[in-house]
Formats: sequence, structure tokens, C-alpha cells
Amino acid sequence: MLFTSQVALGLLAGTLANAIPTPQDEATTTSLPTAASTDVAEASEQLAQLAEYAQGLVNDTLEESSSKRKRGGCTLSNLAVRREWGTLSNKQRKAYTDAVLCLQAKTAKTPSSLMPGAKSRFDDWVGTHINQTMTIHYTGTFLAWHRYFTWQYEQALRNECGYTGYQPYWDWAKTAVTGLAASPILDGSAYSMSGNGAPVANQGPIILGGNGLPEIVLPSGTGGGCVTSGPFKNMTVNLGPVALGLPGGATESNGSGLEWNPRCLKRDLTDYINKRFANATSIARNILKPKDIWDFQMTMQGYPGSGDIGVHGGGHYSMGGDPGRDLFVSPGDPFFYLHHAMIDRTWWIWQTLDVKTRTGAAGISGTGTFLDSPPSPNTTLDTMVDLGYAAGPAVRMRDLMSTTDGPMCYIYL
Ligand SMILES: [Cu+2]
Repeated sequence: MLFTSQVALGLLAGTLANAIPTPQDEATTTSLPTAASTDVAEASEQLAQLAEYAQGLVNDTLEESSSKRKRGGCTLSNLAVRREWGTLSNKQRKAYTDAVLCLQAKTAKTPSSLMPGAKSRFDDWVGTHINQTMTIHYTGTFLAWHRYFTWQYEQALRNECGYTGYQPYWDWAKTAVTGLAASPILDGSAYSMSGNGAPVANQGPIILGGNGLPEIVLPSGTGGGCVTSGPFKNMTVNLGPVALGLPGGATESNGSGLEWNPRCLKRDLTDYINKRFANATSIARNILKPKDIWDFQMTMQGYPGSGDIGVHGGGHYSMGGDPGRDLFVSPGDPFFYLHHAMIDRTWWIWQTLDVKTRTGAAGISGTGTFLDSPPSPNTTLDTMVDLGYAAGPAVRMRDLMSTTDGPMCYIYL
């Protein structure tokens, strides 16, 4: 979607002018909420305000510097806008799922000698995530790695499958109100991301933790079986499982997860988890409370021992199923990318509240290993992020700290 810069300026300015009641507030954070409301309706309002602030700030920044970008050349005329699923037309929704099906029908780039189970281009992403799981979660790279991963996936949909839109996102706050299965994103229609799995009776609870971490017991959901409707009802999951949490507390694995293990896509939609860990209040709190990146990313993933799984875990586990409950294989459910776009959007909003600090060296905290075990060097702006056979090139952390000042150029509405 290429516009002349004047048209794009007009379009975006129009959108933002509608969203922001008092233009003089655009450049200041003083009118923004400072603490999350425990009332979810009020918290939703706060989130809308914060998102509008972020949009306004990026708009102003790009407007000022559109003729002399330092890096990347991101301007209002080539800015991609990622939208919430519910705001897309049926045609736009289908264009997205068609592109995902296209990626699943294309041959993998990963050599089968390295990963026999990687059958499709879609699997290249799953395999990369499996291979790197222990160095991209609870690490300094967590947010940036998943930002780049999702962005390259979006690029593949566009460049390899003719998709002309951008990566949509799942607003957890919306489904926490409507219920997952009733939302346009998961209602199982031809214009959804497919819906729940077939109901399985008498499922036990989900038990997280182990490895020395305290247990968290969560209820299972209303599905549990194979997805039966929508675009992904015939989808085959090829890779994994590696660490699949099953109702009742067992964990299932198939060695490294890299062998071919064809099976259906399962989901187990669990509204309780969505409402408890990823409602509007949880999101607003995650944006407003943490003053440094360590607190921000730990709140998001859940401080071990706190009993909280954060909005990141809240999203993954409210989806449930296989590979949804598998930390290693979770990108094998195409819904993963809508979840991680929302993770990225939350980080993006938080970053705009103090751009200089939060997109620079002080915006990184952590090391190269899961909870620093085994101990490893600190992640820095020069740490490389490499997506293996999914997509290149490998880039430095510094290229991933901003969505508009570097190789990427997008915002969220
Ligand atoms: Cu991940």
C-alpha cells in the first residue's frame, strides 16, 4: 500500500485528530493515567488513551523528521499500520488467513537433514523457535526477538504469499469481556482464525511450574480436541511436542521436537485465564507500573514464584491445546502471531512513554539464557538476533528497539 506522502499524512492526521480530543496534549504525558484502574471498563479507557498517545507521538516524530531519517527511511508515507482483528473487514481477514495457508503450502527452506519435521515455510518459523527457546524467553532478547520474528513472518506473508495487508493483533482486553469463542477472532467462522477445539470431557487442570519453580494450577478450557471449523480446521501440525502441558499435569514430548509428527491443531479456549491474567486492568498495569525494562518484561512473563503468569502466559494459556501450551512449539498455532503482535504493541506503547531510555541501551535487561541459567553475558545493543532458516538477515538488538527508527516501519492502531 503506497500512498504519496500528502495523502498518507492526511489520512493519518485525520485518524489521529479524531482520536485525540485536545491537540495540545499530544506531546505531553501529563494528561495520561499514572496507575491502572481496577475497573476493567475504566482500564479500557486508559488503554485507549495510552494507545492514542503512542500514535500521536510517532506521528509527530515522523512528521518532523520525514525528510531526514537517520536510519531505515521510515516516513508517514511508508508506515505500516497493524490493526486489531475485529476492525478488519471479512475480506481483509480472509486475505490474512489465505496468506498463512499459502505459507503452509510452500516448501520449507530448512534442510530436512537438520529438521526432518519441517515440511513447510510456515514450519521454518516453528523450527527456529524450537531451536532457540531457551535463549529467547526470560532473556534480554525476549521482546526484541519476538518483535523481529513476527515482523519477518509478516514480510513472508507479503513477499512470498502476495498478502497486501499487515500483521493483525489480538486485543486480550476485548476477548476478556466477550469471551474467546464469541469474539470475531475465534468464533470459528470462515473469517476467524478458526475457533475452539472439539470438547473433551473431564479434562484435569493445567499445572505449570516444576524445575524448582512453584506450581501454578489453572483450569483447563471448554475444548481440548482438534479444531473443527474455520480456515485452519484441516491444518497439520508437523513439529513437536517438546514440553506440552497436558490437562491433569502430565507433559508430553517427542524428543527434540524436530522429527515429523503430523497431527491436528488442538485448542482449549479458557476464558478464566484470559480474564484473570490478560484483562484491561492487567494490560494497563503492565504498561503503567514498571519503570524499567526488567520489571516490564518480568511482569509480562510472570515473576517466577508470584503465581502470576503475566499477559504473555495469560494469552498463551487461554488459547491452550497443542501446540498452544508448548513453550517451544507454540508458533505452530497460527494464532501465535496475533498474540505476539499484541505483546509487541504493549511494549511499543510502554516504550513511547519514555522513548529515549526505553529504545536505547537502558531499554534492555537480561542475559542470553533462560533466567540466566546457565549464566551468560548480558544482552546489549550489539547482541545479534538470528532467525535461522525462517528469515534473514541476522540483525543487532539496536535495530529492533524501535518499530519506526531502524529497518522496520510500523505502528499499531
Ligand atoms: Cu516465544
